[in-house]
Amino acid sequence: MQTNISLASHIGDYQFDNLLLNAAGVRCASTEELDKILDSDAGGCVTKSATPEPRKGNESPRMKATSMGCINSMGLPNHGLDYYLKFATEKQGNHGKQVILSVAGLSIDQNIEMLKKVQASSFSGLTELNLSCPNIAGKSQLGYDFEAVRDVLAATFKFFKKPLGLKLPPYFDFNQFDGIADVLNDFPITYINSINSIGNGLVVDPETESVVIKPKGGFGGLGGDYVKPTALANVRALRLRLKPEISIIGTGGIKSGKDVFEHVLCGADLVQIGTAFGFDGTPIFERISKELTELMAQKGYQTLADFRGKLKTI
Ligand code: RRO
Repeated sequence: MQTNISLASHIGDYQFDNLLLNAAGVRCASTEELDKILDSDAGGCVTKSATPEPRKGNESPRMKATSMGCINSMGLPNHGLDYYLKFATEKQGNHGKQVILSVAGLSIDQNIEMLKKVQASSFSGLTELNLSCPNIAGKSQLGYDFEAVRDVLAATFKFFKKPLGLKLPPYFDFNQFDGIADVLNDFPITYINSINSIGNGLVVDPETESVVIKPKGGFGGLGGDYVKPTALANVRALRLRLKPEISIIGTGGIKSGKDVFEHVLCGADLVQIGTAFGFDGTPIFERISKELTELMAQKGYQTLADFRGKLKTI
């Protein structure tokens, strides 16, 4: 193994020895699961998106693996903000690993309430506001309503002085890339994380002639192979539009070192692994680090900056 190759990266002042993290929601709901990630080769962890109070989430079956990825409609099962805020405050920065605290209110008021609590706490890491949960019946994803995003950010930055990231839904039209970038560039956002799952897909089992998950009539968020090109498009399109101070976490369809390489070529500073981490568990961080290091060695790259954002067009 080449020892002169570095997978280190940073977001603002936060250093990560390895650019790989888990994606929020996958194997990160309990402190035991979070500790396992921190003990692995990952550069840090992100906590399951928190609501103000604990939630059981949607009815099961609520996640189904397929040969191309998975569909989920978990419905925000989590232990509540206090649980994750305590963990994140205790573990943030230990042994050089970052803990990102994810919050996902069911309303703008809940988001503001949670961010006020984070602001008042001694947590000194990155906070990620999830604007893109697709799985709450009757609630649309805030990230698709640009004026609502502007309103929530305007309200947030009146009091929130800690570094803030945003978890965004996938966008599919250049008007959407332009529209969300115009909003985000007006605020002191530290990073964006693209993409959350592709919302409201439908997997059908022809044998049973049925949907495969119970909530919302079978509709749920897609992850895995289904989403990689959409994720790469979002990372690339937003890197081309956002001011340089806003870093990008690339999430979507990563299961190999080559996939990470592609995300970084599109402009990702860090990457997160969701579906494949769900399948493989923490050994995935070592395997993908090794694959990426080998690929960089073949190409003569020593740091991520050597190729970050340098995707060629033809
Ligand atoms: O818990 C979920 O159903 C969930 C969330 Br909060 C999210 O942001 N993305 C997703 O695919 N599932």
